[in-house]
Amino acid sequence: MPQQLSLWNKNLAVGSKTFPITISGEKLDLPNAEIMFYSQGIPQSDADCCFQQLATEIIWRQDSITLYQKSIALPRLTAWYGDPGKTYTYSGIEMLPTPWTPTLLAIKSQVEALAGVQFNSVLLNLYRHGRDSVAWHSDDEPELGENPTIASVSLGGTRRFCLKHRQQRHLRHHLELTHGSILLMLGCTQHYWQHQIPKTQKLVPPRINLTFRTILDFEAPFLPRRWQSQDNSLSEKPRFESFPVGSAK
Ligand SMILES: O=C(O)CCC(=O)C(=O)O
Repeated sequence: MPQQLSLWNKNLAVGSKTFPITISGEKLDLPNAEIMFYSQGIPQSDADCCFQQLATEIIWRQDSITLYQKSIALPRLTAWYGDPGKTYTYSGIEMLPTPWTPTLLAIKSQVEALAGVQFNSVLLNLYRHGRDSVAWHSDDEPELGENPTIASVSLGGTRRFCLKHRQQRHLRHHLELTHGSILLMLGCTQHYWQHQIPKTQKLVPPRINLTFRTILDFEAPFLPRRWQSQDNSLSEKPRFESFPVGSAK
């Protein structure tokens, strides 16, 4: 059974308004994972306000990856905001940070209070419709450090979040990420679990997801061992190992 956590009260400031937040969360009962889920992390009307603000102020980009010498557009739009110099690279895509907006800073301060860590960057995904998705991956880029804390905020249409254990393939779980929900992934979770947002044939409203992260200043010799091969060169990150080529949008 999920573990019920204590209530948490704060004020969320968006623009000139502040909103009270009350959060009740649960810890997912999964081995080798520390995942907290707050289904009503941000109250409905506040989440509506955040969605509207972000939908108008975020500068979205359409990135592509190269697979089998073909350029394939990612099936979603993305954006990277953060402190100066906090660059993020995944699947060969380098993202330079756009400066924080007041809305992003307001949400950041709330998730920091919830997670108990300071974040210096956020990856945003815009799922325009049910054909947008993110493939199986772990958030385990070297610049996130060994045991990253990731705080994921969902706004807009509900989408299914699937988890699978990297070694024990029969271990799977899913939950519905609803408007205003917050998911925290902590500790060793990224070592053992992959996650995805699959495509759906249902008619779903657009969804904005924000994953707050802490980019470390690191030197290559100190990268986690799993990112180094025997000759000490970097191994390719397996983020798109199961990327469905035919269905990429
Ligand atoms: O949209 C989501 O909830 C997940 C996003 C995600 O996994 C990522 O950006 O790494």
